[in-house]
Amino acid sequence: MSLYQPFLDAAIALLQKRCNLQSYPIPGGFASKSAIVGKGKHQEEVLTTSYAYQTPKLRQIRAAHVQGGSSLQVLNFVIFPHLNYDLPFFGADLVTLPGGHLIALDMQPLFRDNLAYQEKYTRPVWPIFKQYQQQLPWGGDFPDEAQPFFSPAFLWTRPKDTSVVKTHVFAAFQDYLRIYLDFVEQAEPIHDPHELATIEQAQLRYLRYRAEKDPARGMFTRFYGPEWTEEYIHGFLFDLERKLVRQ
Ligand code: DBV
Repeated sequence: MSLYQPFLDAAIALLQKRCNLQSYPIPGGFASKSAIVGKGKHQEEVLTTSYAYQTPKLRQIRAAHVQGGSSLQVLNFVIFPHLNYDLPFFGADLVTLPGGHLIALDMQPLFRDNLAYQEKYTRPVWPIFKQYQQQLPWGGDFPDEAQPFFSPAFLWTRPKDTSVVKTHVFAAFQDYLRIYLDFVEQAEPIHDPHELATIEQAQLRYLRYRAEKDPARGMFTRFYGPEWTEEYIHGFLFDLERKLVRQ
């Protein structure tokens, strides 16, 4: 079983328990994609499976799960709220490559430097963040241009041992998701047109950054080709712009 399957199972179970979870359409050709990569004895199947849901407050809850043997495992899991809530994004990038594990976990803010926003959406996570930071220290080397998209409670770590992923990272992932779902429960719809406009701008800024800088683009292009990859990124992983056009 893949390293991140239990994360996906736990997330879906928690969402089902706490939300009115509905399915969200996955465009044709993206629910499951596989390729054989490598040569000779090193041949390996790389399978990417996609999952998507929605709730009355959450526009898209989606996961991409890449399984390519013990040295290639990825779970990228993001929740995009509807545009009439000031909720942060839930963002998890759980990556295992031949070089090791790379873990990014956060409630990604719409408004990074707004203190009232931090008070509302970072303060409740802070004690949990501090607790995990002892086992999951800062992972170093982080792109400056990505900073605006992360909260002060961003868990960014590169565990040496797989056992740390299975224990501390797994626990942190579930705790962050539980707190996120508390935020969702408490969230009230926004009606003020000015605030709605700033939320839409912030969502688009985040989305464009993620689609443009997707660190998985190179990997997906090698496995499945450029056409599949661009369509997967813009038509599924980060689909807000297309959905806005269609409204
Ligand atoms: N990352 C994604 C999606 C992925 C994915 C949709 C479906 O956003 C996987 C797959 N992340 C993925 C892979 C790598 C990373 C790395 C395969 C390794 C790339 C490689 O080394 O070849 C956080 N993810 C990373 C890195 C960061 C993040 C900072 C290191 C990138 C680097 O060193 O350049 N996740 C990433 C990020 C945001 C986020 C920047 C939000 C703004 O949520």
